[in-house]
Amino acid sequence: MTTATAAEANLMRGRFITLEGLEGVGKTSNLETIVSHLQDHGIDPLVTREPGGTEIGEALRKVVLGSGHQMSAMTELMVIAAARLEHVNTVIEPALAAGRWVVSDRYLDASLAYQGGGRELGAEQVLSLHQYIGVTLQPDLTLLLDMSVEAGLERMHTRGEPDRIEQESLAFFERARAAYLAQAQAEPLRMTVINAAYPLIAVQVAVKDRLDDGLQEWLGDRPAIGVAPMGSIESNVELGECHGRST
Ligand code: Z5A
Repeated sequence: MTTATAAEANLMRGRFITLEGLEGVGKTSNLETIVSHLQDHGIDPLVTREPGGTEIGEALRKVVLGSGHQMSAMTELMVIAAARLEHVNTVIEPALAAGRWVVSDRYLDASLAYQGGGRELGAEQVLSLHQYIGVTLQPDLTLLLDMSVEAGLERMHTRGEPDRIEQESLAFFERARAAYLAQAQAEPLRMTVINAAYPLIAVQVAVKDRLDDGLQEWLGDRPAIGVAPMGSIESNVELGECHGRST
């Protein structure tokens, strides 16, 4: 019996795609585009989100986003990191190892932006905490939807009561945006910045173009490996509402 080599195992793994950006950039709208574009290519991704994606992660999300209580920046980071640890170990890694593609609405880059930048903890502390708890998984592709903070917040005005983080100052979001962009500059192969100020249809075309580059690179002429049978679409997230279900 032959054992799969590391290279073969890597080929069989699913791909991990993340979507990032500040408030109002249109993550929810573009998540739908990513999922339907992958489905058009016969790939049935597991869709999930952070903070959340597991039962405990969804409970911790309520702690982080619930207004009416205070917590230090480091506490906030540790709660989010704990949710992420559970998410990676019980949902994302097992799915990828089984050949399933995973699309996550936010991941580690959000901590670099909001806690590292916004809360001014710095990238070093965010990364070393994740290193310490063993969260080292990197996405294969991250799409960063970017636009001015003011314009993004303007789009959110029609929304209901802001959560604890949404109540932060303009300066907080400016720091978060700068941290996102610095991360994209440091990792141009993994992260692609998409101008989210254009009309939705144009943003969706840019998202699909970047996905096509990835699909070409990862699949070439091969069919996707580990594709779940058509008609068995499973999701951790009801595109905006997570069921906290693990695979
Ligand atoms: N957080 C953190 O601090 N640290 C972490 O590590 C992680 C998260 C993982 C929850 O995130 C919070 O958690 C978030 C960061 C923190 N807090 N804040 N503030 P979330 O992702 O669940 O929540 P959200 O940031 O509010 O995202 P969202 O619900 O996906 O909103 P959105 O990205 O703005 O997407 P949208 O609903 O698709 O778009 C908003 C509106 O704009 C909507 O009316 C659209 O129709 C409209 N729209 C979208 N695109 C366009 C274009 N192109 N033109 C015109 N109008 C548009």
